[in-house]
Amino acid sequence: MNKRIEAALNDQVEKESSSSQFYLAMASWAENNGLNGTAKFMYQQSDEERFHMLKLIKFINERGGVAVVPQVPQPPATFDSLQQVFELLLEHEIKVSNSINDLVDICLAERDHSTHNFAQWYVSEQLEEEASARHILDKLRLIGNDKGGLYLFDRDMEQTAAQAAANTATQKKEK
Ligand code: OFO
Repeated sequence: MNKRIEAALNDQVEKESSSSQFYLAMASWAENNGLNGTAKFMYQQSDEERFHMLKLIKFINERGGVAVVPQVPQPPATFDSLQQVFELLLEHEIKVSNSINDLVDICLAERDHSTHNFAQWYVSEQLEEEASARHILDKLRLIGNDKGGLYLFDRDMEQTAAQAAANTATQKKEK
């Protein structure tokens, strides 16, 4: 495998792994703050990011490269508010999207069409994840500090988590 591509893919393994840990920390915080729907959503997101990481590891190894299991930084244990959680999530997803764009640029520069094709799955995934984070943040900004609104928001997140789990199960079957 082309060394530059291998390094870029391994860099992405690290990003997906740290996303998974970050969302796990958010899930745990939500669970400890009575936000069980949000906790389910975040546990689900964390699993999804782990799946993204595994997909990269398998691709690298199948193409004759060596996947490196990364050490990831410890995520924060507490957050100021639910809104802050989703602001951080969106910020994080934007960074991940930028790194996927860098990967695509490297694929084009190295004329690696199969990795380019593989990376397109991540391009669409990032589009969806950024849109969903923006949508959730808009809702939270509307709700503000209204306790009843936050209760209903948390209940909605439970349904969103169930839907996301069904989508991930389909993606895994398709793999
Ligand atoms: Fe891996 O999908 Fe976002 O970060």
